[in-house]
Amino acid sequence: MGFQLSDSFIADENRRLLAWLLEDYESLGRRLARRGVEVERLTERAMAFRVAVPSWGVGTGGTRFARFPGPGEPRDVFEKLEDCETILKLVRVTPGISLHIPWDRPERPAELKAFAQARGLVFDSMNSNTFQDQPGQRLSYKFGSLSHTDAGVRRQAIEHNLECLELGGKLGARSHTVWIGDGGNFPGQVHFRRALDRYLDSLRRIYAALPEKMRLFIEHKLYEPAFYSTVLNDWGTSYYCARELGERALSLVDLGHHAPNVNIEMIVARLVQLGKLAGFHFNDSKYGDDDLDAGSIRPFQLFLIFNELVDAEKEAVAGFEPSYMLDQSHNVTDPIESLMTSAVELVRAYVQASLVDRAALEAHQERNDATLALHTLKQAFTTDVGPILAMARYRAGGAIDPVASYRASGYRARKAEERPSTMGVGTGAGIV
Ligand code: LRH
Ligand code: MN
Repeated sequence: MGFQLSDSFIADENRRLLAWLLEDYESLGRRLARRGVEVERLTERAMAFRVAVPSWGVGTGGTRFARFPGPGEPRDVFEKLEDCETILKLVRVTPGISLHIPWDRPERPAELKAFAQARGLVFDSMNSNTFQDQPGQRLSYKFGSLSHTDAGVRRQAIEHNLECLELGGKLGARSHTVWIGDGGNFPGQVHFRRALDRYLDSLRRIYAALPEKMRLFIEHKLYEPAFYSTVLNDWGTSYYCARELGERALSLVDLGHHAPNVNIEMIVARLVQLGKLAGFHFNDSKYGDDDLDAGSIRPFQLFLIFNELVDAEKEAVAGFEPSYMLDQSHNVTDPIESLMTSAVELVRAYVQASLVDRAALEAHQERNDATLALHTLKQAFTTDVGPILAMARYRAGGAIDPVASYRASGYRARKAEERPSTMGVGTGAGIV
């Protein structure tokens, strides 16, 4: 059993900051009360928020150029869960873990499930991988997987997804996410209509085997690894496939999978209205699928996305049950710090969106008062809800200042001792 943060350590850490937190919280409460907002209601919402952590995000990420592993890298799925437990202890909103197969394939699923449960962790979404060839794999995915022209390759990819479903069933996972990199690099390489037909036919066979408690998430992406055409390239194609498959098939929105300047909050509103929003892979980006920390580049966009989500929640839109997950690559930061900070930024956007005066907004919209409509959103977005976020963590037994407490714990240095590095410097192994 490796080194782990204790609740008493976190309590000691919080003692230093509590008086200031209470002061800030009380003054924020007074200011919100002037706006007819009950601060306690927002703190309860912050405590109830949940976002899943990607198992592949606790190791250092890389690019096609290089990967610079940090000290104490997790070497297997059990050490990844240890790091996920640390994140949960400090921010308290991340009990769910998304797994990626085969990267996280356990020899004994029951042992992995027990290991997770002992640490307050549950499995959220399973993720299949038919975008890499595994050692000993019979047929290559070089020219695609679920949409490949060769029925044998499609069958191999389908069987891999069926294996993920079976494992997900054993681990109690809530959903299965299918992202494929299938596409072409040159005009003429792929027949657009036939490729989509083959893809949908393969998905039908996967959907037919979906354990009853699970949902199937279809993840679209504009480009990469294919650089001319991608089979499952946008939300419209994803929606078409989800509708064709059935009610437990839904469309997942990865924030980094769109062309520059696309209005993602509007895509979210569309999928909500069509009853097909699966949920999200939250991250942020400046250019392409950069997989940067959520809220680090475009926090206003993140707020506008949560504005659509809270609006749908308030209206109890039919079938609205989005699954929130992070999907990031941490190339230059400590992954644990990035994942904690990203989880905090999601709760911030959710609480700010919960602050929007929706009655006033609707009145401004009905009267086409663009100025006051934007003001109503900006008033919420520019409200510093930091004391609410910290109070929610504190009341849930977490850290008032997660990154400061994590650093004070010396966790990374302890893991560097426990986990001697297996990697050479800058090897570029793996995609994340
Ligand atoms: C593809 C993607 C997908 C994954 C992978 C790790 O870009 O977003 O969700 O499976 O990243
Ligand atoms: Mn993703």
